[in-house]
Amino acid sequence: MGLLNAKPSRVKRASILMLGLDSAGKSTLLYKFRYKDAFLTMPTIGFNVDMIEAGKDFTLTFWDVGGQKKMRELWSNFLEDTEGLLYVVDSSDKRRLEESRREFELILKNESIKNIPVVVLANKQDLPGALNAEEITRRLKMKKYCSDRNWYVQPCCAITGEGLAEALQRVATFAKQYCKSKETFTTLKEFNTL
Ligand code: G3D
Ligand code: MG
Repeated sequence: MGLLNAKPSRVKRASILMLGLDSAGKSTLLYKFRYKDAFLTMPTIGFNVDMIEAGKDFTLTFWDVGGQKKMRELWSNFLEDTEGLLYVVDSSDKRRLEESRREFELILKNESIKNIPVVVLANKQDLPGALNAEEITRRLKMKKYCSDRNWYVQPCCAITGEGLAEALQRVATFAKQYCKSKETFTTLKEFNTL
């Protein structure tokens, strides 16, 4: 009888990719995750990285990649080794929501992020006419594109910080689950090839 001693090592960190159109609020959010005050952002040329503690034994590394058209061509280079996608939309910008949906669909088609969990931040809820989480869910066709993975749409405001603690918690929970299932899968695969 075979014996499997495959206690998965404790998950320590996960890589979270932040994407979304330029001006959706990614950099403001990343800063607000760490600090209390809002800050003056500049259009992101390249990318920002920050590590945020999400609980005692879990760290999330956020990659905030610029959302301008030129940068979007490079998004696919950041998809490898990602354990979660944080997709940010400006809920008040109805004009660009369809453009954002198209980019979202393109990313999700990528093989290297098959099954990775997705949290959508329906940002700028403080602005008049901002679409709520249900409407963003519908417009982004979440149920269609994300049927094969964990997903959640969190309404938030990067300026006041509303909804951000919930968003972080959700990202951490999903990423932990994803890392564990990946480890179990790898262990089983190794075991089966013995
Ligand atoms: P990006 O990194 O996705 O490109 P930024 O976006 O973080 O640079 O934000 C773009 C603009 O949106 C910034 O304003 C920022 O202050 C604003 N913003 C971000 N989040 C919110 C929000 O929740 N509510 C409101 N009202 N504004 C927000 P400026 O004026 O500097 O362009
Ligand atoms: Mg930015």
